[in-house]
Amino acid sequence: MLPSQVREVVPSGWRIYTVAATMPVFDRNSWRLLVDGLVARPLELSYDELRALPRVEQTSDFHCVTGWSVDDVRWTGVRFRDLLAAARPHPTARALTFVSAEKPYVDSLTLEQAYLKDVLLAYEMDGKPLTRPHGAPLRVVIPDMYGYKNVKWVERIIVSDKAADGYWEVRGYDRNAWVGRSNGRA
Ligand SMILES: Nc1nc2c(c(=O)[nH]1)N[C@H]1C(S)=C(S)[C@@H](COP(=O)(O)O)O[C@H]1N2
Ligand SMILES: [Mo]
Repeated sequence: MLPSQVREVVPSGWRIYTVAATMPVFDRNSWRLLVDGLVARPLELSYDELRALPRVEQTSDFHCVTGWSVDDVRWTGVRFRDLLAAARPHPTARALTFVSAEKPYVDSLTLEQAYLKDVLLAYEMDGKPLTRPHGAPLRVVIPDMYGYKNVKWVERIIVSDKAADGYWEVRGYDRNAWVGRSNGRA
């Protein structure tokens, strides 16, 4: 928390975070989203097929565990229920692992978390397609958890029986990264 006088002079806004030397390049024609693992029917969706799924819009705040936030971000994308309907997860499915095209970034959510009402896979931010630094063409949005759960450049979703530790979690951060209720820096 910053005193309000300080807040006014500290510029707000996004910090662009990466773990690899270069950001993935999105090619609309060759890009595919793979959905596999514990599903009856694995999916390989083109960008256009993804965009044809039921579209939702929401405005939510974004919080990085290091202390910066961006208020009122407008996201457009698809809910996990709508994405997974065609793949038909097995009854034993409990979690989703998000694999980024930016290696080796990964993270996971339980299905219960992924089905929370304000969680989505976003392809637009503030009314425009996601830019490359923000994870084009697809990122996870879970406003009630810290930014590190919001995987950018998602290219594969693995349905599994349990959540696994992600990139920051093997480095000591909480897997359940609830804003205000998790450990932040280990
Ligand atoms: N692939 C990938 N996704 C990522 C990260 C990253 O380094 N690589 N950083 C995470 C963290 S810690 C935050 S706070 C947000 C930052 O989002 P931004 O880079 O769009 O500002 O992305 C999250 N998703
Ligand atoms: Mo972050």
